[in-house]
Amino acid sequence: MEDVDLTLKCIVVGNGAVGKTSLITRFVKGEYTDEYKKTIGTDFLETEFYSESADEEVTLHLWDTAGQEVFSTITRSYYRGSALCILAFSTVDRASFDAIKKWMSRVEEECGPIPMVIMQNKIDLLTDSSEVSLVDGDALAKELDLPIVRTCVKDERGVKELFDTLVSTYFDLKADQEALEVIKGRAIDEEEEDESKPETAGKKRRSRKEDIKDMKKSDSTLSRDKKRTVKSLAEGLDLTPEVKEKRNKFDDDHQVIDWW
Ligand SMILES: Nc1nc2c(ncn2[C@@H]2O[C@H](COP(=O)(O)OP(=O)(O)OP(=O)(O)O)[C@@H](O)[C@H]2O)c(=O)[nH]1
Ligand SMILES: [Mg+2]
Repeated sequence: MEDVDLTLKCIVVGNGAVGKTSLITRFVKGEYTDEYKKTIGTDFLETEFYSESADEEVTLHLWDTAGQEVFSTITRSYYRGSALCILAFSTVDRASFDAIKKWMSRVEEECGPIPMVIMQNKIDLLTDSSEVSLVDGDALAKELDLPIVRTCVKDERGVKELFDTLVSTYFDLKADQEALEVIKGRAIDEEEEDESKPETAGKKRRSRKEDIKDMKKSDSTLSRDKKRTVKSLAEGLDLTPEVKEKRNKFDDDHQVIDWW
């Protein structure tokens, strides 16, 4: 575990009454109420969190936003600077499920492809005839290439797993970004070296290939968030055919987190 005080801003978005405020209150204060009081505007709570998967401790600034459409212009301006995002919908509200893509685009317009997790809340109300099934949730996760975590904020199930998934995705992504920077830097060095000392180019090329091989090895552990961001980071880089092929393979899987 790195001994640094890292603060991450996390935005929680989704339609009204899906459980965004309940999630943050439950997670930070350990409190829950059945009463619904819609959020007006935006608010934030701070908490420290240790991610077991990442073996990292971070400070989270959790930004609670209003789901009601009437507040959307105000809340959007608070997205900026977010490092993480939770896209929340309710198992008993089809419209909230259908709106996830819209929420995702809004956040991406302001923040770019930051790590995101889909939260399927109110899983305690899941029945055979629920408005949203588990299969629907899985299909959406696959389509958007994001992890999905089922939660019951009411009794806290899945809540820790949700944040653990999000934070560990962040650190995985960071490691990949650093790896890409190394490769990019070496590629530039190589070009310069090629021009000045052509006799050393072969040696440099071998070392770059080794880097790519290492990246290939870590493919199986890449999560979708990471893959999307790695893809966007790689734009503009003159990638070798091996790396291009690797990037295409990113589309083949997605991550589903279940706690039962
Ligand atoms: N059964 C059940 N009810 C839940 C759960 N989580 C939240 N609720 C209830 O759902 C209602 C809405 O919760 P909120 O957290 O206020 O919803 P919100 O997403 O913040 O809504 P807006 O502020 O309008 O955007 C409240 O009555 C909560 O008690 C859950 O896991 N199960
Ligand atoms: Mg709220």
